Amino acid sequence: MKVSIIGGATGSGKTTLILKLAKHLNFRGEKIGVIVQETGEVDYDERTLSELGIKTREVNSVCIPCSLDTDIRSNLLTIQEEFDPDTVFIETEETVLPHKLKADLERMELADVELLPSVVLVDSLEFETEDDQLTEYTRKQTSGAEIVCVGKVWMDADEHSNAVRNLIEKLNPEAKIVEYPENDDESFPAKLLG
Ligand SMILES: Nc1nc2c(ncn2[C@@H]2O[C@H](COP(=O)(O)OP(=O)(O)OP(=O)(O)O)[C@@H](O)[C@H]2O)c(=O)[nH]1
Ligand SMILES: [Mg+2]
Repeated sequence: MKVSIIGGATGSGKTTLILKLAKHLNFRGEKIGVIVQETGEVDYDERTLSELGIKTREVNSVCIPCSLDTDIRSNLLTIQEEFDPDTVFIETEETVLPHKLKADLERMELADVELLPSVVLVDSLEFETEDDQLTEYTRKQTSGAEIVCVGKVWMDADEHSNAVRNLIEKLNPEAKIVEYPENDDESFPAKLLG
């Protein structure tokens, strides 16, 4: 079972991205699971999910890192046992560091689990262009991500989106930076999922 952890700020487009990737994998015959950390309403429409064969399990405790990790672990195990998906997406709450969650899950050495590169989704329109304007968790998330996926670039002014990209490169020279395309692009999912 492959596990893809996708984080980023509230409203950055995580659910939209996960549904897009899920549709792509489902079309290729994969069974998909989604675990979402939500404090409020779960944003996945039941009908879309059931059409894709997706099962969600809400995770409530978002503030305490250790209980959060335990919840994710038990949710992963349950989803694996009950549903046995090929790929599970974890949509993390905005203050969570996806690379840290991945490292925690790696340490748990879960059987038959392959952790995919951690993704942080950035909304180009909303992202700051100066380091000192970033919130602490945005800075840490972006600096630690294996992949930074930049969305809504086509809606942004070139000058701003270039400054955003420069700041991401400065914060995390190691990261793979992937632009989220406006229209469906067959080569896009592989850039995040391998
Ligand atoms: N046009 C366009 N709108 C997008 C895209 N991605 C996200 N949006 C819009 O941005 C808003 C937030 O998207 P979500 O996918 O719910 O974002 P999220 O990060 O899951 O939000 P939370 O779960 O509330 O943190 C929605 O109104 C989406 O329709 C995109 O690629 N194109
Ligand atoms: Mg969401």
